[in-house]
Amino acid sequence: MDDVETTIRDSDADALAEEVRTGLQKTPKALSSRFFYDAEGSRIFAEIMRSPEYYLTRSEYDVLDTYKADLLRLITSDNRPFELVELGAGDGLKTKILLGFFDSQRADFTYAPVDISADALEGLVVDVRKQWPDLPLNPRHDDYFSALEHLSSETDSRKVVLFLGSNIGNFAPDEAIAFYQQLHDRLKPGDIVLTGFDLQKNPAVIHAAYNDRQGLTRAFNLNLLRRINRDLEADFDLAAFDHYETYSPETGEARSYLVSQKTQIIDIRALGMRVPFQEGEIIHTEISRKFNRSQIEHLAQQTGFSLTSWFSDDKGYFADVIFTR
Ligand code: AVI
Repeated sequence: MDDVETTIRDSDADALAEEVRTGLQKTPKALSSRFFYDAEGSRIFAEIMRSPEYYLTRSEYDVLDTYKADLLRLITSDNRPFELVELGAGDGLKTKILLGFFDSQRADFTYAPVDISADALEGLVVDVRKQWPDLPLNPRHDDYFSALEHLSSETDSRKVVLFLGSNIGNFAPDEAIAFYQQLHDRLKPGDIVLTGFDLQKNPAVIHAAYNDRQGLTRAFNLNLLRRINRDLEADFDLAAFDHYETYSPETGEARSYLVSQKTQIIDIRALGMRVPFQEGEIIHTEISRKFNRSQIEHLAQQTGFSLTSWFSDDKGYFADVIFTR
């Protein structure tokens, strides 16, 4: 396990180096939000999920809590044991509702959480073992795409893939399609994907969720520069960058940026690179897409799935949707 961990951390470091090398030479400059989740980033994200403005987690929690029995009925409709594969499990706060309920109903299943943050995954495994010592666990420290490669090689049980939290919103539209096509290829007929989609709503509500008053999203975004300083020996001065968020109700995209507060040159020693910034110049760091029902139906249709169930909260803020292979 230690060797595997080291290999993953090395390939993470290589991927970050490549992202910074290419992303900071683009116009406009861009870095992927995939690199937000070091230990500190995961810790800040956990705080964001508890903040008053970040309605996504509470809304999805409500949906799963309200419909957990319906979900179990659907999942076990073929009387087979199932493998609950969770992509991007994080701290598993919402999944624990399902785990607790499924366990109380003596459902026959294995929980297989996958996360790119080793720290988040370790925390989750310790927690789940403590709360449900008899629950079969099969954790994987990996990114989503490589985790999918392993899906088909495993057991014969029904696969139930959880992709919660509107993580799908962090993909560009073409990546989202490629992702579900890949899922479709890896899964067998009757397997299920349960995806959490943040829905389009009053733009002010969405904008506030990414521009919280405590400054958590700001710290989350700036932490990417701290990580680059540490991992790639760079000298970003965090005080010389600001967080800026936009939400366009026309495209349904919330976008995060880091904005240089002055003209400056950043030295990235591990890459032998010096990167100039103009005052006001941006680095685009994240897309968080919001969906409407027809876009979700279209996604299922385009990638060969059938949309078989739709569960949403009272306010209509968030939907957990079942695609069946
Ligand atoms: C993980 N992901 C769904 C979050 C989102 O809402 O896009 C990450 C996040 N970024 C800023 N706040 C939360």
